[in-house]
Amino acid sequence: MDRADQPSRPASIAYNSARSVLSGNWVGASTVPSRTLYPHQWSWDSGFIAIGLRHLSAFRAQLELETLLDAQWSDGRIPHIVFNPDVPLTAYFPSPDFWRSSTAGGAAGAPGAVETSGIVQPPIHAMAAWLVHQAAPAPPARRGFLRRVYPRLMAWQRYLTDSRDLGGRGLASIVHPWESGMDNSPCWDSPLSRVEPAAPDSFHRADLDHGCPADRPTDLDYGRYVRLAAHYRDLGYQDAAARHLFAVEDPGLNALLIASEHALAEIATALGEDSSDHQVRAEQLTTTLLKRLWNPDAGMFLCQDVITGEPIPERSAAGLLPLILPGLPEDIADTLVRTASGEHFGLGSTTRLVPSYDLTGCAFDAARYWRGPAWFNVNWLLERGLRRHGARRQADALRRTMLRAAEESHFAEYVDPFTGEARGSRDFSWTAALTIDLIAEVAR
Ligand code: 9WN
Repeated sequence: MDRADQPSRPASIAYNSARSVLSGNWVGASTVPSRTLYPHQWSWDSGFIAIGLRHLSAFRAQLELETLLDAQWSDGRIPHIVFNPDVPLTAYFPSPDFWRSSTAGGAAGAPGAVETSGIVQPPIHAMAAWLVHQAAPAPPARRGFLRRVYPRLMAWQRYLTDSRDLGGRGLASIVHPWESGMDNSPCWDSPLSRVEPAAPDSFHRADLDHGCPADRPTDLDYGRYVRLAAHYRDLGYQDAAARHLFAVEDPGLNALLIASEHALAEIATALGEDSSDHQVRAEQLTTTLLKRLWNPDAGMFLCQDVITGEPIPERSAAGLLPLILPGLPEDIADTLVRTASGEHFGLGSTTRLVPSYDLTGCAFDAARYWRGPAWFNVNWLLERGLRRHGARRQADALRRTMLRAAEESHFAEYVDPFTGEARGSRDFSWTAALTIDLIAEVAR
């Protein structure tokens, strides 16, 4: 680590333990989410990891993002996994020989030098790049980072706004549950039910070699994930040509798209360039998000199934994430804060951290992947959203419970929202990174 570019570091046991987790998961030019379960580089993980790393080393934070961007496809997409060629194929499924990006993705612009997946994850990256830049103390540590990443981040955002506007409604669609980052959310149950699962004997689930089956997606869901990914691959990962079996407008992904468009405006200004296009796009996207996905009866944003043209009547934490947006009307922000604190998510009353899914929903399960447990990245975003919209008391309380749960759970991948009990893998990178960020931000 480059000591010269380190900002001052608050000393605490949690901070130092979190830093050790990130050092242990660092593989030379990027960080694995988990040494056991996820031994490659993941897209939105790296965004959250860079946000924490910026407090340890500007250089490492920049490298984390730039390593990911080196795997960007020429159509602008940032793949959700960048594979480490030194890791055995059996360590994670779907492996590079399943995705075959450099051959099957050739026409869509996949790189030849590195193997990647062909789907994407939520666009936290421009927001992360802006935060990383702001933390670099002086021009030598900034190393021309913004100038290098700006065109790539812009191409990424345009991929989503243009190639992924599958509904023609001005919002980006996901074509696979994994693209939401909230893989097993009950929001996907209805659109997934139309997908014929891949035969169980056609793949081996490496995740069950490390994870507890009760915490992970079922075999049936996994078969459907595999079918969807193979279908997209066999269409050359080309969105214009593809007949998607699954297409959903997700408020979480679109909220991060808008937040990153705001960040691009900041980046353009810092580079002395015109930021008006980014500002206009951010405003237009916010208006469209409100028009298309806001549901006044639910008091939150809902997903939209683009294939049936119907909203998906499930409340997931993704529908609260637009709270991070600066341009949100205050009555909408107030409603979101009330919904987060009410019976469906229990913030400040029945739950310690905001659950990934509706506490009263039929599919709620406090242990299983994205069907109830609380994730630290989601809660970190909500903490910022609460703070942005003046709910300081709730934001402070959430920050305290997050820090406690992160430390007590040994930086778990996710936790039981009521008890904070650890679930999934331990020593999880974004949990450690966001712990560092929360501590460092208080110390400023
Ligand atoms: C599939 C790496 C990723 C996260 C996702 C999380 C999980 C992968 C999996 O792990 O997804 O991409 O195998 O379950 O759902 O949000 O980015 O940490």
